[in-house]
Amino acid sequence: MTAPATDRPAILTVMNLPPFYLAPLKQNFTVYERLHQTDPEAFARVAPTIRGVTGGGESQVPRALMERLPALELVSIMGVGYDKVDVAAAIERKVPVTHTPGVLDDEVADLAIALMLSVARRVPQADRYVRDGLWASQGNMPFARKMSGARLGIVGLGRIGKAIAHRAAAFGMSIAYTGRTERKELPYPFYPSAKALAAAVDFLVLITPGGEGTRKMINREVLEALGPRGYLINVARGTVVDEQALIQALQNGVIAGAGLDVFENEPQVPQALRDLHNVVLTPHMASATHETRQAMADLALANLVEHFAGRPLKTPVPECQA
Ligand code: NAP
Ligand code: 8YV
Repeated sequence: MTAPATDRPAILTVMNLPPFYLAPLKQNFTVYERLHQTDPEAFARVAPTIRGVTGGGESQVPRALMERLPALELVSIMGVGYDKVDVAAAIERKVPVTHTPGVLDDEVADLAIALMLSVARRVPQADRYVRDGLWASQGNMPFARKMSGARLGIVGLGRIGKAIAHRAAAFGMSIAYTGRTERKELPYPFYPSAKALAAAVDFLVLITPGGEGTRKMINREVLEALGPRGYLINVARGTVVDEQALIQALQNGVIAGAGLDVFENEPQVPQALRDLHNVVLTPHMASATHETRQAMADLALANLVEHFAGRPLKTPVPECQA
């Protein structure tokens, strides 16, 4: 049975939620949709009653917002990455943070492979070639680059990284990885740094968390190591790459190309990057299918429902696990 509206815990949303998340959220809670952004005066009035915050992997939940919410009990993120949540501030206030690991691995891995194929085989350019009538007027397109059988390096062999490796194996690719720790149980060679890995592969795929630990980990030196026949694929976070160094590397043939789903200052993408012909760009959409976003919404909602029913959280972030 649904509780009367007045008895329902108050939740603040910090992003535009899809209808299939917002509707059940409103059935269970009193929902203030981005009120802190849309109506600061109304927000000031209800802030002391807000007990939960929910948003996506790109949503900001800074210390300053938490300080406005004295009754806050839970931050539920509809996304696996939570680098824009100030987890340290949440822990200080004994507020757990939850996310949605696992349910999006296939989807993000699929897009990583799609970007690799797109940039190597120049699929967007080929599409334009046909649409613009160039096939008929100029003949066949120049040859592209083979992906099957090439060497893949994965920076961050976690849940999604392993799903990428699994798919790449079906393309006959050799697989190597780097991370903070070597995983002896895995059958792939470990390299101690992104630079060492880059020097050994044709495709370097980034799938680490964002945040301070990985900021600008992929810099000019790593790109030089990847070399003029190497491709960079970023489905992690824009902050992992030094974007200016990447633009220069792409402009000057230091690397062959890049497939990018994430950027330093989303949704702004530098004009210099958009002007390049050796890149394939997608708008942070690796998990954005009906099926997967539904699964993510269900899990984000379940964490809120379980918490307010006094039951254990389904998927707290590692820092908040007992
Ligand atoms: P995960 O299972 O926690 O894996 C993360 C991997 O990154 C681990 O192998 C970890 O290994 C490694 N790592 C962490 N910190 C590192 C560091 N400082 N240097 C090097 N490696 C590091 O997470 P996941 O579920 O696979 O998700 C990974 C990330 O993908 C998310 O955090 C998010 O940023 C991104 N993502 C993007 C999209 C999108 O739409 N483009 C969608 C979903 C996820 P060690 O601990 O051994 O270092
Ligand atoms: C989404 C993501 O863009 O899960 C993540 O870390 O970056 C993506 O799946 C986001 O979480 C949607 O809200």
